[in-house]
Amino acid sequence: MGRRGFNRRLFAGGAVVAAGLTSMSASLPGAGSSSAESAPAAAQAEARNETRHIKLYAEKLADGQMGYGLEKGKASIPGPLLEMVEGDTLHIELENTADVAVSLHPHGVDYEISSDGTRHNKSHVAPGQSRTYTWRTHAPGRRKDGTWRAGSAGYWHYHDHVVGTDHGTGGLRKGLYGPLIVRRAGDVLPDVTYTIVFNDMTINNLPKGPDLKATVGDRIEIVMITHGEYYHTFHMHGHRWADNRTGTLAGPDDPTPVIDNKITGPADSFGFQIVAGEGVGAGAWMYHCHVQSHSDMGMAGMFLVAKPDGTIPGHGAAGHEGH
Ligand SMILES: [Cu+2]
Repeated sequence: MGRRGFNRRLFAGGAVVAAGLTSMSASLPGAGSSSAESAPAAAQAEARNETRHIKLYAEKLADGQMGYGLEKGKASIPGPLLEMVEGDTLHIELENTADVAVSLHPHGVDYEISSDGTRHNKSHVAPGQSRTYTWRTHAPGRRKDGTWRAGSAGYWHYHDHVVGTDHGTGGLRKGLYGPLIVRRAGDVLPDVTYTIVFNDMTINNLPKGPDLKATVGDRIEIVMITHGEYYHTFHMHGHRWADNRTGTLAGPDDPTPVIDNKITGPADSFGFQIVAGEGVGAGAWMYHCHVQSHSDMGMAGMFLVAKPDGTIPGHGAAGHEGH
């Protein structure tokens, strides 16, 4: 499904950002090319050691919440998916269109203190102003002293660190957060990436979880982030992943536990890829926090896996816009 999947991913790009369900990348790693001539191998990220500049906006939304967006007036919760490949550098010019100071603070990547996004070192942005933050990444390797240095690859996130309090408590609560994926050369690329954020008792600041849509066989990537005051457990019905960096086993002898439920606390993040409906078929598969009172209060959504003809067994004919 490599080719097909990759093209579909490109196509999915712009469309879904506004919905706030899916964040699409500011860039797509490992563009097209090569390897899979005969066999439909999965597309992989390629090292590129690229330096890119993007513009990000921090904005107030109509309902009083706040969000980040790649275009003025298009902010979303969560913010846009930012993707890098180990070795890349990203310069992000953050323009603040809101009426309070905001900032951009990343997890996982390399940045100097001037890109910390905290008030303590004046790396925040006053209303109407802009500031450029620089994030760098590196591949794993051996230090001169012989010890091993981890690479930057991971399912990370970024968020405001100054709205409300010096810890960005108000900004996080209002929606100033988003996903950041750093891939390693050779990582398999998904068809579509969905971001799920347990933020206090909401999912993506919504009263109930958004529908995640797929067709059987799609390679779906989930970035799961938690913010706020509570611990949660993320559970998906009918699908499992490996509890490691990519969510994928390296081979038959990989001892990584395979799970379908994971505890997650404030500012934790993880991610994985699943093949929609693999071995179980189409259906309206739930995903939810497994703390019972939390799911009862709305921390649940649907992973809607359709057959190729678009139908979802037991979920109506079209299966679209189901709630
Ligand atoms: Cu919960």
